[in-house]
Amino acid sequence: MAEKSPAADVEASLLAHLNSTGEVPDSRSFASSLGVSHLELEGVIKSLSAFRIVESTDIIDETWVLTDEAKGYAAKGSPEAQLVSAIPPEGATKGALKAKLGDAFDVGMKAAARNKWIGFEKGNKDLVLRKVENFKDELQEQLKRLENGEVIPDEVINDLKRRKLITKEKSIGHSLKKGPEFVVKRKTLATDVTTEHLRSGDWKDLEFKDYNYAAQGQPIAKGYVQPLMEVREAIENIFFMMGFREMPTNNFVESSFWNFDALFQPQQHPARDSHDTFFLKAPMATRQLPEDYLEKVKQVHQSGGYGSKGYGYDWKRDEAEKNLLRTHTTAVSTRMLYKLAQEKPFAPKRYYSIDRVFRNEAVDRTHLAEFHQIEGLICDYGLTLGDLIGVLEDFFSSLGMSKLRFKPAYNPYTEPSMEIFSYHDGLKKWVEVGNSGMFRPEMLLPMGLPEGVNVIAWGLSLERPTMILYGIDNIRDLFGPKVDFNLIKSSTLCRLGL
Ligand code: FB9
Repeated sequence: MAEKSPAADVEASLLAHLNSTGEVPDSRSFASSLGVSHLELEGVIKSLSAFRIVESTDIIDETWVLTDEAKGYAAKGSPEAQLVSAIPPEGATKGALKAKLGDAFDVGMKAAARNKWIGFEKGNKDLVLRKVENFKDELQEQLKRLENGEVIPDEVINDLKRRKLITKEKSIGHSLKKGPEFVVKRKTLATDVTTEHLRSGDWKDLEFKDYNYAAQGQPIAKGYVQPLMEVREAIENIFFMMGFREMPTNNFVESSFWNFDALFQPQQHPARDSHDTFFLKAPMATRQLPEDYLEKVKQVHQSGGYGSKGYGYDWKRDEAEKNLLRTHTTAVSTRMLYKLAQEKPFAPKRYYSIDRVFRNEAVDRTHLAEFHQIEGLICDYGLTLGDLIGVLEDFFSSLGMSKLRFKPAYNPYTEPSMEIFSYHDGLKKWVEVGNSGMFRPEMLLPMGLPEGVNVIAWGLSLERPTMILYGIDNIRDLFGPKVDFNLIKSSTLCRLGL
């Protein structure tokens, strides 16, 4: 017969007690009567309650408990008592008493002086004299009474609280009575038919535990899709549904030419200095720029053309050759539009890109030095701003953002340009959800795109929608070395439009 576990003994004693008395007023005193820890008894109570064998009601008491310092005083006497006991009839110097009492000295001196248990000789403040033969150590007495759970007058409690000698402690007990399924001895329900049962044949009169079909299986350790990748996939599906194809973005390193110059962004534009852009030391410059196209870009910057007066500054080739970490995937759009312009006859295209871009910006709750830019563009004859607004309505409504507002904005490479705002029902406010515009002729015509072909484009980040859809407050919890994996494992994508 298997050795009875201590828990079984506790269970047996508890059920027997309930059977005879019908109730256990307070599990704490019952535990001490059994000589077991209350924690152990609580384990048994929890299991018996689960099977409704006993009914348990919590009793919450707040009791004052002594701090360690107070426990010391209860044991060795109050600091003032220790001090006076340490003073010989001829008195003692403060130094000697401090050496003897340590931290209790200061408290002791004040209290002993307050109780007029000590005094000083005229003109010799250092020699402490004992003023009382015997004295009653009230404090020690009160602390001991508290330790024995006796009730203490409030003013004493307040004084002990003031001297930070007691703290409030919550203790939870349980009053118990028989439950609807009460039994004196709980049948241990078999959970499995073992060879032992079969060999001994005692399986015939065994009672089996019900199968808990609702039991959660072991959590299977599986991979989790990074929220950014989940939202990326959802946004890619929107682009596919709208007939867009992905642009190749597999080059984080770009030349200033494709990242800025080809976008008609002047070489002295503030975004082009190292405060905003990560320039490469090695390879510092590119050698692969298309000569004839480069000449056209130089011209349009320096003296315009195509109806534009240009910027009229001295355009520098080596500035355009500087390598950098791309600051936007619009650099990829530029390459694709140039390539498209070389394909005759011209065919309209819808392109999108979602990939990392790098900006030398101050890191804060919503900004890192790199983020994922989402960009869409449509290149076709006669496209208008209305077409852009229409496409934005489609795109953002698929993202669950139906109410859009557009605010005129400025980008060096688009005219007109618009910031896009959406009213976010959850946040109850207008959120800036992106930027957009029509690429300038000074950008498109030098590429060789036919007259009348316009390009409407827009951009947003992947991080912002992901943070809002996942309720992530700090971008560092979403991306980078400090990603909170539990957040990824536990949070489900609150499906708005996605
Ligand atoms: O993503 C942004 N906001 C956003 C987007 C979606 C969203 O979804 C929620 C579920 C509801 C919530 C918010 N923004 C763009 C707006 C702001 O966050 C902005 O402060 C930060 N912007 C980034 C750049 O920061 C320096 C977001 C990033 C951005 C901005 C502009 C473009 C791309 C990304 C662009 C462009 C463009 C313009 C014209 C032609 C081609 C490209």
